[in-house]
Amino acid sequence: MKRFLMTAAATIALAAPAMAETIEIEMLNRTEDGRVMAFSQELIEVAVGDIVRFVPTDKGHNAQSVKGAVPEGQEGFKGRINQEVEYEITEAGLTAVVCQPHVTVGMVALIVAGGDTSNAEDVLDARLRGKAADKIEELVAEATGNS
Ligand SMILES: [Cu+2]
Repeated sequence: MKRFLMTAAATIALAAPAMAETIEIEMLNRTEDGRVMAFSQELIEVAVGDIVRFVPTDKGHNAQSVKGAVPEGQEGFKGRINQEVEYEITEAGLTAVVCQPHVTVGMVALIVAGGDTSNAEDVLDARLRGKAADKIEELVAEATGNS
């Protein structure tokens, strides 16, 4: 019996070659490293099939993708203020994420799916202003430097 169970477990593991993960990102008024109005992580590296879950740890935030700054074929997302939202990654590439109330103070994040940065130009061309544009530019540079 024990042996049968082990075989079953091994078979299940093989059937799911890349285990999809859920990555939790907190929406915060202040991060542990002292950033104000920010996502807990700003450069979020994931695999296709993963889910990024934005959690409203502090009040007054949301998370949403930026129009034109998602991979081709990928459906964007828009969370409500103070609500958890999940973003299912179906395509490789970059997604720019903002908190609508705090986009002007630079509350942004960049998701890199499958190590693919081929839509970097689209992300840089997306309509972001002020600090958000500067921050996204930095994150794109970091992402393209990593890949
Ligand atoms: Cu915010």
